[in-house]
Amino acid sequence: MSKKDTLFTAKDGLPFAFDADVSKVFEDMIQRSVPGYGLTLQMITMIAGLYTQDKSKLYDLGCSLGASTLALAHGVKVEGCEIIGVDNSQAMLEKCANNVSQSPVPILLKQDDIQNINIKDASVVVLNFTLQFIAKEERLALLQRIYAGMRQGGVLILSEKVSFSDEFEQDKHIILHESFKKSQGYSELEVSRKRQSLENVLIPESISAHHARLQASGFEQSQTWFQCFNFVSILAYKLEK
Ligand code: GEK
Repeated sequence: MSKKDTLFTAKDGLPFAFDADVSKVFEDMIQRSVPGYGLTLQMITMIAGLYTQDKSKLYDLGCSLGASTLALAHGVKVEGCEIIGVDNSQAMLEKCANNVSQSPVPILLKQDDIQNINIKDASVVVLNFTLQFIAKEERLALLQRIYAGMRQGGVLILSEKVSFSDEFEQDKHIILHESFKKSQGYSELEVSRKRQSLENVLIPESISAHHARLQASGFEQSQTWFQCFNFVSILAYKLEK
């Protein structure tokens, strides 16, 4: 387990960046900030078990410290696969290399922008809370490249923080999420500093905007399989023709 996240007790941290300080506390930070994060990891393992095809590639885009990468690795039941984990933060990727060193499936780590990555022969692709950090106008092109690089019968697992067009629903989900963070030991001040620090860095969109973009990217079907407050996970399918 990583060190306890106390980053926002001491400073404003504007704007948020995946730097060395964050990498040291990231595991604790994401578990105490994202309701249902542990469940997304468990289900990534299960979904990888269902959809990984023989001798295919699996991609974990925005792999951070490798939790979602290892979740994929533990689900693979077929032969000849390779997992490619990508992150543009050097600090995160250095720790990730150590964390995934005992993986049952070969893992190749790349330090790069996920928008530069060539996706090829993929049966399972994971964006576990990463698309939210990509500029809105660049999200369609990324998803189109993912779809183009996937095998028929493959799936994309897309987990995101989301927003709601209905003001009442939006306000109530924010209250529930912030109450969750306080129940996890964050103070009012830490919650408000983190909110400010993520402004214009983490850009949430509505659930319907995500489904519409997935469809525009080529995915024939998509379904929301998980929601806890303003956090969701979606499965998008590239169907057999
Ligand atoms: C998990 N999936 O534990 N290119 C590459 N990496 C990026 C980019 C980019 N353009 N933008 C952000 N990142 C992980 C959690 S965290 C989610 C993913 C969170 C990376 C960034 O460096 C960070 O490691 C990750 O995406 C997002 O399941 O912090 O809420």
